[in-house]
Parts: sequence; structure tokens; C-alpha cells
Amino acid sequence: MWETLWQFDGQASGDLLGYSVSGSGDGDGDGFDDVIVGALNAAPR
Ligand SMILES: [Ca+2]
Repeated sequence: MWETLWQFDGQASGDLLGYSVSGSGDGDGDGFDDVIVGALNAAPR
């Protein structure tokens, strides 16, 4: 059984948020493992 823990909306329709998802260990050193989520077609702001 699946449970939704978090839900994210992209900045714009078609930005493909979630195209890639990767565990990255503790990148910022706060003691908690981090997750990187890519959005292939997102435009930089
Ligand atoms: Ca962290």
C-alpha cells in the first residue's frame, strides 16, 4: 500500500518535474539524507 508523504507542483505545465530522482546522501551536512529531483524542461529564473 502506497502513501503520499509529499507532493510537489512544478513551476509550469510541461516542465517534467520528477523526470529524474536521486538519493544523494547528506549533501548539506545537516545529518539527514537528501533527495534531488530534476525538472528536465524547467526554465531558469
Ligand atoms: Ca541533508
